[in-house]
Amino acid sequence: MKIDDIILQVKPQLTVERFEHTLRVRDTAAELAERYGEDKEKIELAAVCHDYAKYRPLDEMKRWIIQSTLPKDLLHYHHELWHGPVGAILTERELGIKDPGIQSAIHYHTTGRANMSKMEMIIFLADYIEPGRQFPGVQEVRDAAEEDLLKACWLTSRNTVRYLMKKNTLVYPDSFHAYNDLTRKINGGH
Ligand code: DGI
Ligand code: FE
Ligand code: FE
Repeated sequence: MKIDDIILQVKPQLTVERFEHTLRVRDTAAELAERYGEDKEKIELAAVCHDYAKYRPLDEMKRWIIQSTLPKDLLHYHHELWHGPVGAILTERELGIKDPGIQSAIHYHTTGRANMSKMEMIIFLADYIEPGRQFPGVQEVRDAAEEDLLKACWLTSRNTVRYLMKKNTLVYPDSFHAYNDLTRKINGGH
């Protein structure tokens, strides 16, 4: 299916604000794809679909987690973490997105994970730095994204883990795995 058709199907799933965020993530991800040599069409598809499941009712998302092969430990963490993994399933079923690289970029966009592919990193990063975001420290990440994909992903992951720990919230293991893996890769950290 063409990306314009996909966009038409994604739009009614989201609020106006979330849809605009989605288009900014697409544009940011497309720039990163160009800069770092990734397939732009696939990146744009992943970006357009990344928050597809964001507004599904919680009981529906819970059902998908229970019925699918998704990790059950998701149920013991904040429901905000469900829309990525469930989105990967629903975009395959409802939009016919079968590319495993795109699916995993959708799946892991919130937490990251160890050994992220370039596509996963670009979606993870673009979601964090799109021009509508105003997190503290985001400008430093935008600057890093101009020349160093790993460093920018590391900053994203570190900032997110820091932010969650400051709030005393649970941190999903993949968020820690992303942070540890990226720390090792950028400075051989111990
Ligand atoms: O869907 P978006 O709002 O565009 O962005 P997102 O999918 O990156 O993240 C949604 C929220 O999830 C964001 O407030 C940060 C939070 N988050 C990221 N990693 C974790 C997390 N929340 C918890 N509880 N644990 C995590 O590991
Ligand atoms: Fe999201
Ligand atoms: Fe998002």
